Amino acid sequence: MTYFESVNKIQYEGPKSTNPFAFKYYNPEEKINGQTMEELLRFSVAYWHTFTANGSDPFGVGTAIRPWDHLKGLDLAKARVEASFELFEKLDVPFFAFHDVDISPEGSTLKETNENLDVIVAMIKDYMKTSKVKLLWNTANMFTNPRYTHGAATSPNADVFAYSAAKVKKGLEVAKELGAENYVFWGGREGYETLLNTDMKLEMDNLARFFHMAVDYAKEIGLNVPFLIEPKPKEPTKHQYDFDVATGLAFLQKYDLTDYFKFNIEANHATLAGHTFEHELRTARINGMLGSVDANQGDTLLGWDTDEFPTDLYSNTLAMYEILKNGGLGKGGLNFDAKVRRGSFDTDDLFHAHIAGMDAFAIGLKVANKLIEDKVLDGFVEERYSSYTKGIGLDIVEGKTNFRELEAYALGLTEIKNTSGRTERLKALINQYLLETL
Ligand code: XLS
Ligand code: CA
Ligand code: CA
Repeated sequence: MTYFESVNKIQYEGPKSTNPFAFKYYNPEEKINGQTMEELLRFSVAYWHTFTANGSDPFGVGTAIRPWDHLKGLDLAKARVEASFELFEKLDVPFFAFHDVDISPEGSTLKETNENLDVIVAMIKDYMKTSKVKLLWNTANMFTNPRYTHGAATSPNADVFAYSAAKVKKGLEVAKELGAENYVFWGGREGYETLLNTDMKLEMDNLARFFHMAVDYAKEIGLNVPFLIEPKPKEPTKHQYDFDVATGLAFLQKYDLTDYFKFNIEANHATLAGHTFEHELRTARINGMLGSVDANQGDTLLGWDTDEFPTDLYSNTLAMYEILKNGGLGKGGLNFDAKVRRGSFDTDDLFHAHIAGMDAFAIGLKVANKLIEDKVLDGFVEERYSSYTKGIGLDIVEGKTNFRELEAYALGLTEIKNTSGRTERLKALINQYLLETL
């Protein structure tokens, strides 16, 4: 059975191509610094947005027209698996990611839910045998079902904590079974609505207890993959505990979890936290904590999580800059946690959207690589901080001085001369590279 009959395997045709079903810039085999684009970008399809979402929003029902719409229950889940592998292959993406409830229906009991999951996981495993597609990460959805209304591991109700533990236990087993590269924790409702009814300390301590139990269980079953925290400041709760990378890092440090966790950074969550995408990537990178990326974009005019496909070349370039500076993504990838707009309801739009995102990130990669090669920013930054490479500056960074000596030095200064930060010049250079690299 074919689900996307009108679409053939997407090929690289180059920037001159007018074929909407072709890559213009993403050429999986093209090498950049000895690595192929496919290896560097590690694209992943998000199962939830592509196969389970239907375009509904708080004001209206779904609009998407999908060839599996007429099915229900496990039949629907199976059709989605078939469709997903067809799409992965046609798009030539090396990875995918899912929540447990995206791939299989919840039963009336936990046991039944797990049994459903086993059926679909076995089917996915079979498909993976003959496909190059690997699982970038899986996760447990602990935010949709009403039982999580007050949180999962941070719920005031210990039964919910226990239920959530059972879900993650199963999730880790699934990760092991399917050879996942990472396991993700997004704190869906791990936060609070109002402090008036919240024991914040207990909730955060419990969250840490939960993570330690997850680490212990992964060790027990021999699942040796990075755990990724995905920061988000708000939505659905008013305040989420893993607000941004800096907050998440302080949490991991306080609770002695930094050896096991890194971050999965989503562009739109950065925007919601009042940061740029590159700020979050930089914060993770300089702390050795950049694990993976949810490649999407938000809308600065809207205060919520719009999960758009990442077509902003400027942002993608600065993101790829951080990723290249990080030495790549390691076991992480660029997961399109992005949904087609409600008005883009055709099945073909799923391809247009992914092609748009893949091409836009390929451009970002090329431009960022050239910026690094030519030391455009590095050269400038090096020069800007050069006072720390000699004299008093060197003494400061080498810890060889103190307030008394610095005071004596300052008293002897006749003039302090600053140099321009050249912001506008640097922005003009980025524009020039964006226009001229390809
Ligand atoms: C929601 C999050 C979610 C995570 C996985 O805003 O982006 O989809 O990526 O649970
Ligand atoms: Ca995400
Ligand atoms: Ca999101």
